[in-house]
Amino acid sequence: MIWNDSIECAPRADLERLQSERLMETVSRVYHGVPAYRRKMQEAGLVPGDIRGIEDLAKLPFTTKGDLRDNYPFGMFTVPMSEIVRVHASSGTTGKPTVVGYTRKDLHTWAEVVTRSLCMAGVHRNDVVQVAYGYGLFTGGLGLHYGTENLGATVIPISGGNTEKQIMLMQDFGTTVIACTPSYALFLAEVMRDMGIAPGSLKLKTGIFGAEPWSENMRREIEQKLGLKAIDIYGLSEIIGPGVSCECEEQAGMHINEDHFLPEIIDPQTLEPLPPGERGELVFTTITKEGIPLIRYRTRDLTRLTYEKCVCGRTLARMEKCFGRSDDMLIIRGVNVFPSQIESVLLEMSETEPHYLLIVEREGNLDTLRLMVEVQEQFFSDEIKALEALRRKITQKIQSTLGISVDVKLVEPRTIERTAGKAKRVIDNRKF
Ligand code: DLL
Repeated sequence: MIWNDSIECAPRADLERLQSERLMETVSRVYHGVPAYRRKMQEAGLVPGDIRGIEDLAKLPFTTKGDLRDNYPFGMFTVPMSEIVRVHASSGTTGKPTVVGYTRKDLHTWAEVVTRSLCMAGVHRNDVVQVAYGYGLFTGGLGLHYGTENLGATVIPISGGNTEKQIMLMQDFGTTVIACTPSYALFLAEVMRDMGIAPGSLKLKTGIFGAEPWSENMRREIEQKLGLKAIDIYGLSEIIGPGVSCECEEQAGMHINEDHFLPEIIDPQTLEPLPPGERGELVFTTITKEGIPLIRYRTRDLTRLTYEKCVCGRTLARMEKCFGRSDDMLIIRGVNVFPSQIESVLLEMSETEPHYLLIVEREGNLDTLRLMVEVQEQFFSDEIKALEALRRKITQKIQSTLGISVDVKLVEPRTIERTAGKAKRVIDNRKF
């Protein structure tokens, strides 16, 4: 089902007209409402009238997480606090969180885009959706929650964690859709196996997975272990939360809700816009948000766009699965590596589990990368020779696919910490 086909399947020219109108309104609103934006536009020699449509987007200055931090907590809001009905925040790795505020209309928009996403994923009113994303300042739980209610499906607001109870409720309540991070989905599968529950005995048919990068190999692994269709959902709190984009059942890129969020791809070095099809950093401009509209917000997520109509009938642009963030990229002796590339290699091997941790150190002037990876129970042998052979095999496979040398350390099954939220894959011990 298509939730809002007049938008999702609109002819591109109509959609672009709407985007242009909304962009102009937004630019005028932030110029007059937020001193930080006015200053930036003045520095670029711009007044709102210079932006006459989406073709002028690239004239506008970028916004970064740093701008949000400098104006912590509410300095980028364009409406008085009396209009703000909710705040969310995302915890950065350092310092203060990034805070966002929603007006009543923003919450309405958010529920709409999440409902569209669920419909893209093939979720219906008669589904039972278990929301195992965290509820709280993180946008995952409440975002999926209101979208599910708006669709008219049944929501189980269990939040993250409490894994055995999650599984019990899946059995007892007949959960058909599970929404959580892909790494937590794998953990659910593991605990299910321990409890002696075959996924086939449950009613699960769809997973709504996002909030962290995950490879195609990881998708296959989850689909097979949980017996469901794994759908990728993307979003970030700065823009709205989950529902910025989502895959349809074709699983061929995530449809961006472009009547609300205008995407661009830029070269992260030169900051120049790149043509459709080229990979680079994803940038979003919100064009309907009231609480905290953002102009050309640099997400740091790396992907590419296609504007080709999808087999499902939607004309909304699609973004490819994000393979990482520019700030997650490790440069190991000059070679660029993303954790997702290592994950992909590990998942191609039958002896390892998809649970791993990367540790980066600096020894002298050289960066070294250590990979801790769990070995599957049946391969974890007491025989040192066998383990050493496996260790060498993994090292060689990574060397030949990614061109880097890694110090592989095999660990026993279940020794790497599991989390209910976003998995932590990298520990960087280098001092910069
Ligand atoms: O993670 C919102 C969300 C919740 C999305 C639930 C999907 C499902 P933040 O905590 O602000 O918001 O983190 C946003 O997470 O910039 C990406 O780097 C990453 N991310 C989110 N979805 C995906 C995805 C939520 N599907 C940051 N694939 C983003 C890869 C993702 N990375």
